[in-house]
Amino acid sequence: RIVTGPNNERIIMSPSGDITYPETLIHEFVWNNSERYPNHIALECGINGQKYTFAQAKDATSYIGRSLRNIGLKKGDVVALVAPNFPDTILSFLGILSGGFTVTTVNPMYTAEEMMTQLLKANAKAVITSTSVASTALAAKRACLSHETPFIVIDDKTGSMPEGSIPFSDLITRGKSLPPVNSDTTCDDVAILPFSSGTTGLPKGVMLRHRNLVSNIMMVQSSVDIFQFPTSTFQEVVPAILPFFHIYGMNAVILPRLAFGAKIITIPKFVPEIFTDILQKNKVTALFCVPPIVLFLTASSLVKNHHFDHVHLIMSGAAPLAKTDVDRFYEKYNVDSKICQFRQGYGLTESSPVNFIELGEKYSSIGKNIASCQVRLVDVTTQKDVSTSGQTGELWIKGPHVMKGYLNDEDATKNTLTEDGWLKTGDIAYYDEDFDFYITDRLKELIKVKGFQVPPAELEALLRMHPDVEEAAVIGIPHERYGEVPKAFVVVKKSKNPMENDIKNFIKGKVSDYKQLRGGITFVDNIPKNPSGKILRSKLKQSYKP
Ligand code: 4UU
Repeated sequence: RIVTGPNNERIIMSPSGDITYPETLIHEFVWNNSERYPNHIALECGINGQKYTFAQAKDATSYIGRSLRNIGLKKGDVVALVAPNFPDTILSFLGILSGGFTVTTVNPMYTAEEMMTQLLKANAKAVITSTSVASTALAAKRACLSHETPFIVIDDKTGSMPEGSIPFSDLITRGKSLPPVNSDTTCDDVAILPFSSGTTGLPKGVMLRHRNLVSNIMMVQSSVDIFQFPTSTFQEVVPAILPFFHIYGMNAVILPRLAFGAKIITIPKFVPEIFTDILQKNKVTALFCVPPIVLFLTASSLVKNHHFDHVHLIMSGAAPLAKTDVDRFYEKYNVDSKICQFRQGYGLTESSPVNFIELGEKYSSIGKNIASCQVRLVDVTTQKDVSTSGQTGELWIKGPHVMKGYLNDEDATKNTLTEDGWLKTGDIAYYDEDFDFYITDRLKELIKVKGFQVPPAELEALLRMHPDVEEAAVIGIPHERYGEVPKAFVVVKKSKNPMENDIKNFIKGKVSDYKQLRGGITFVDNIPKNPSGKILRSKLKQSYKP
């Protein structure tokens, strides 16, 4: 299992071995098997019932790509996709890729200011959104992009089409009579630009190539062999509650499940009654969750035993899973843990995303590295590989799924990717005697609220814009339901005396709900810093006792 590298690195190889994967573009890979079951449902809206079969979805994707070329976009242009989970959101994504463009997925819960930052950084040349969030997306577009920038709107049956927008349905109907796109895209071209703050600072575009996305799907598939292709009487049914804009919902749930023939039921927003209604009406076979949803399954009286009658997998990821929550699940429901299995995955945007999956019953572990995922654990102070089980170090990752780098940010790329291709995750871990891994801490500043990224640097920059604030530092503190929430430490200017609520309100309209300072604000005399001015977050964390 351990291989010594050229510079004496201690490389922990995957017990699942290495994989080969096809030289296929991700949008083609998704439909690779679809001719075996063209009339099965691929995508269905959990709210309004809109449906596409595999044949319809595949064709629509191609038409969308043609139409986007036809309205003047050029190969390699970036298209921003700002929409909650709907069938048309996923078709837009695949359509953008089939036209030879790059997609940047934007959180539809964002404020106009947050959207604008991403549109600018990604240099978006068109926006695809949906009626429910179109007014915010339009405000963002107007504030930073030229008047002629195409603004395409999916009719999600809530809200209206802003004037001057292109109806999404036109892309499909008009594309039919356009010539197919002959894009010379290769597997080494950048397919997507999801945003992540990485180990430090503000969100950055993560350049993921077609190769990264396809290889990661195959790495997971060859390590976890539990999904079945459709037959005339069976099809996997997967509710898509995790948002598509985030890499977990995208390349660990929706795209791989489509590629292997599952029916995806899209859910635009987590509403307990809607979620359980979908469990009630469909023979759901797999549930992909973040820990707060696992908590919901164990705690809500809306969830019934028979909802799990067909479920063979409950997957959790994006934040630490508590073993007690899994235990509570099996105590509450009369389900066999061998048939309805809990799994924990560990991933990050920068690795397309999956690196580890737990396959046994060690529910607090992230398990073993998946096929073709090489791992190192590097001592934070000595920068030497740790040599035994139980010792902690920073988790480093290598494989075909690791990003190309951060868009237009050489410094951040250099600090995250070593010259020989290792991705420094910023997570602290150890492994036990079976080489099962455990995440113990986060070296990086990132805060995870309900599995979503909250970069402290973003909140600190906003806090410093308040007229009474001299300095600010933000850390994550534990929260029962959300996992973590942001808490601020603020130094006020001389002779100023703001109230906590003044500052909270100042932040309120500027960032999305999950980034709000739910951990409160503590006024302090100074912020602990190292000699070069870097905030000593560990000191702040120690000083804060819940
Ligand atoms: C403790 O959250 C993600 C990706 C999650 C994912 C995807 C596919 C999980 C399982 C899966 O199968 O990406 P980001 O970029 O938003 O956040 C990455 C960070 C990690 O560096 C780590 O700090 O989120 C944290 N994280 C976890 N922490 C992710 N998964 C876990 C986990 N336990 N299981």
